[in-house]
Amino acid sequence: MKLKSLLGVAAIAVLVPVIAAAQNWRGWNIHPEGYPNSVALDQFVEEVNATTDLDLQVFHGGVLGSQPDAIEQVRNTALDFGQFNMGPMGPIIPTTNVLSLPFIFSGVDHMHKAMDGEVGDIFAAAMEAEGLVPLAWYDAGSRSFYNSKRPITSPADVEGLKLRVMNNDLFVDMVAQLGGNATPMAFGEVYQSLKTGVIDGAENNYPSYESTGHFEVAGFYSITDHLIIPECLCVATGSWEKLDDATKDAVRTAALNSADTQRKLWAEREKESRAKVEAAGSVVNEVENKTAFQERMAPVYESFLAANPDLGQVIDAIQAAK
Ligand code: BDP
Repeated sequence: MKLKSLLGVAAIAVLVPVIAAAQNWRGWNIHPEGYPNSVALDQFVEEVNATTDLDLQVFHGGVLGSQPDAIEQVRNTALDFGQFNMGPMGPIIPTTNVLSLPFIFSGVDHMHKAMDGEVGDIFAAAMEAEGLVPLAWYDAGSRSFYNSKRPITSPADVEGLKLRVMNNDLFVDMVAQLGGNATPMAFGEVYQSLKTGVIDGAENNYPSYESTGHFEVAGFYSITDHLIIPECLCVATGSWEKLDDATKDAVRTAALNSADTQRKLWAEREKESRAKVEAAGSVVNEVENKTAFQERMAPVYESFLAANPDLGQVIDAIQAAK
């Protein structure tokens, strides 16, 4: 055989497994098995595997890396899909930072109404251009502060507290305006850092405060509801574009079905988690005067708008979607 045809055989031998492997999708999830998001992802995987030629597998518990790393991996198709919070998305896709502005939504219903309508399309377009196709929006409730020192009833109680935040400068600014010191840190490192006193507290919803065991080492949970950040089930744009239209439809349907399941399970889990942490001794307090916290956020908005004047219209679109 001539060298040229030998090379041809070798090329086919290399190409065949590559083509076959393109049908196998690997997905990232930070939450443990049984968490509402994980159950919903399992359903998504099962439905896609049953209705298309794709073969999906999802890895729970953050075993494939931290969230900021995983976002990058999906963007460059090292992974094919992921279930992401929009908080750590902001440093990569600036438009999505609007969702991380404190008190941007008046409540979870406002968030869903906006994200399920035209506002959601604004974020979807920005994300798609940056390598991520959001197929459905999941619920992550609202986030509140918790710490090992004291109940927070006014911004003065935040003063001097070392608080972990997700990886985004907006959250550092948010905590600074309350007089605290924020440390961006990977989710998986928070428990140990609380335990050893590297940080005094963090902020999250009830289900994550509970599932991570943070309630064991930071027993004061104060309901500030300062962030309502949606989450997405995202597919890598590069993987998505390889699909034919019928497969795209089936994958999108499965994603929307999984979001229905997630939102139902989420509502139940919020109540269960609150009951569980309170039974374990956590002290939960309602913050009567949330306006005091909200007013402190004016400089966060001012500097955000000064740096991103174009995004004022996205903020307006969110306000209009109430
Ligand atoms: C949880 C989100 C998860 C984030 C985590 C965090 O569901 O995506 O990684 O918070 O605080 O509520 O890092």
